[in-house]
Amino acid sequence: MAKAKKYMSDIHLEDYTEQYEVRKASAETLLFTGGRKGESLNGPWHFAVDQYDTCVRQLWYKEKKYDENGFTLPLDYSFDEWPETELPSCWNVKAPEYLLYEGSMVYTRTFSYRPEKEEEVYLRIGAANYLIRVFLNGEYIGMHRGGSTPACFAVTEFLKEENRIILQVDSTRRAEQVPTENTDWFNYGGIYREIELYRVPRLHIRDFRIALVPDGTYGRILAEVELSSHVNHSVVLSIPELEIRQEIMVENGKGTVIIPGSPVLWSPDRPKLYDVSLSCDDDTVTDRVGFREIMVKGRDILLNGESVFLRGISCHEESLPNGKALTDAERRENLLLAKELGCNFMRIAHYPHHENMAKLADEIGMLLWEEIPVYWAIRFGREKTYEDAENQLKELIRRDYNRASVIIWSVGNENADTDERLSFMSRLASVAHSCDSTRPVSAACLVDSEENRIADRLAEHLDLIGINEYCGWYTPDFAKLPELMKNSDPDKPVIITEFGADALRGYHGTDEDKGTEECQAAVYRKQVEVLGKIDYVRGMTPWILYDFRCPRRTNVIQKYYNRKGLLNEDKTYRKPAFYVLKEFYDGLKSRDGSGKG
Ligand code: GCB
Repeated sequence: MAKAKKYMSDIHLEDYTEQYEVRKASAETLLFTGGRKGESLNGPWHFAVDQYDTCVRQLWYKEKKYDENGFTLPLDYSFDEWPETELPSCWNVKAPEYLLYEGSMVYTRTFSYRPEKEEEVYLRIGAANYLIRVFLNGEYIGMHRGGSTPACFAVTEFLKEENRIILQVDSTRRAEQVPTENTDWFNYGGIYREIELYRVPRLHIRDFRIALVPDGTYGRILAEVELSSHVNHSVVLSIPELEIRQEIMVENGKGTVIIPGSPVLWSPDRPKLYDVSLSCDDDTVTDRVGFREIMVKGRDILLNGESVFLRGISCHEESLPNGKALTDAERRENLLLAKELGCNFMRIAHYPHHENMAKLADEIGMLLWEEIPVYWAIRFGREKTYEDAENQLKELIRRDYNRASVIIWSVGNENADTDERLSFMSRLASVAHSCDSTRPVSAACLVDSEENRIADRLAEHLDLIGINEYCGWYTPDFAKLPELMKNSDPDKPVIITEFGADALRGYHGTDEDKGTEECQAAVYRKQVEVLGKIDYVRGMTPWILYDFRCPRRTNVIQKYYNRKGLLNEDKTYRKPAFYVLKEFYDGLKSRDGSGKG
């Protein structure tokens, strides 16, 4: 076939995405930003719906206005005349016509930059769902996959005094992504977390981790540092309140130190935080850090050496007005609702939530389960899908390692127990263990429904077992729950990561009438009655704090919402099941040894 002539070649090039499969932002390119002052690029951006991906097919970023002979070319965009929208945001909640749009959206704006001395500049995007491509001043800068973790791009050499930035974000659901096409939540599109520039000295701190050594002594602090280049250098760690000022020798860009230090231990009841800083010449990062020890021993979970029952609730990252772009006030509200419910623990499902959630949980005193979206039927046999999942896991751990509130990394949810899945998820579990030796690793597993017992082969690779069971709902025969508990004999603690029932606010009937407030409350009563007596059940996170948007749910009471919330979708109404769970948790709190922390 004759080669397509150069002009209009873009409309004949179907593998147009290939050219962007380079310069990928990943866990390795993340910059530690604690205490750094970012320059915000949030605010009004011009935007266009780009349903056919024309921006990246036609290379709009090159802004080619003239042909080789100097004649003016027709253009299919007009960046500065496009309408404006505020970023960060989810476009779905910005106008009714965008509610169900999934695909590509292009955002652009201009900004000024004045260099200050010798510096490196990074562009950090808190999260964009699912794929983002970055263009600056006519150049392709890089891309990132994964809809809920941050991406950092080195932009120093591309910056000018006046800059044009173009961000193309693509929310298309694809079978090979993580998550895959089918989920039980709404697929919000957009750049929905902060967009910032960070200036740092040439030699700077890339990563900084600090934690209590989990050896039962509560007297040793582990600090790890990674610099931007493979140099030998000394850096200084300081924790003034503990009178710690310690030099760390960095060799070939990396340094580790274990130092004596006996901090007041962090717990939900006493969320003590310390100001911590690390300096490398004129680069300094800071953090507010709690020190605590989380451990699994036999079938028990120990927080600072004491047995703790995880009185939890699951929660999505969603708000009616803002989609996934929650405000800090909304995050705080969710944490306080969980407190009101008697919780010391939240499962923030099914993907990494905003980093401020864990920061607020550190302050307020709430333990967290954090998860990556290895959800349902991932393409477990595809290596590139694995790489994507692994990168999301590493990005999450890197981002939230210093958060005392985060006590468990979850590598996924409700995946069928096949050989391919076992190999995929056990690899993830071992990566989580090797990235972080201070926290247990788990996953929300399914019950073996034929034998009605806990028998997921992945459990062997986990420190504690999450179990989703819907006795009284998807498994209508409630007698299956006591039977499941009796049939199982796990050698590690179990958290019931899900149970629940739909209830529409104001819809009433008998305990047997599905969808009523009475039925939901009855399921909760029966569940806590059984689970409260099982010694190896060391926590629970029923499904879910409040109703959430869900395209799969179309019946007359659901109306495109999952109604398993203990509150309705605008969080103004507590359903009766809220009080059933609260009574159970309040009772546990007062029981010695089971509710501490
Ligand atoms: C589950 C899933 C969760 C769903 C829930 C439900 O097991 O993990 O994402 O929303 O059940 O309501 O069916």
